[in-house]
Amino acid sequence: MDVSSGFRRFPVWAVALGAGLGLMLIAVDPAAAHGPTIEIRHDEMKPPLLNLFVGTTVHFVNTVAMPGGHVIVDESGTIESPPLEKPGDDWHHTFDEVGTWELFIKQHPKVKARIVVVPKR
Ligand SMILES: [Cu+2]
Repeated sequence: MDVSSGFRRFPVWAVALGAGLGLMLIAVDPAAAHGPTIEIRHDEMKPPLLNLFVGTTVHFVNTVAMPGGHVIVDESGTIESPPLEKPGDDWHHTFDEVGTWELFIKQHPKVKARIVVVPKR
C-alpha cells in the first residue's frame, strides 16, 4: 500500500478482492468511507492543514465544552457549521470544488485551518 499518495487511495477494493464476501461487507461499512477529521479546541484546529482530492468529506469534531458552541466558518463566507457545543459534537462538509479554503472558528478567529482541494487524478 502506498501511504504517501493521499486520502483517497483506500485499499478497500484490494481487501475485498483478497478476502471474499465477509470482508466485502466491511468494505461497504460507512466507517470505511469516513474521510479525514479535524479536531476542534478553543486554541487549535488539528491538523491545521489538509490537502484533499475534490469530493472529500471532512469531519469536524468538537473536543471541548464551549458555551454557545464553536462555529466553523471560512473567509469567503461560503462555509458555516452549526454550533458545536459539547465534546463529541460533530459536523461534516464535502469539498466539491478545487481551491483553497481558509477556515477559522468564529468564536476564536485566530484559530485557523487551511483546506487545499486538488483535482482527482
Ligand atoms: Cu472555545
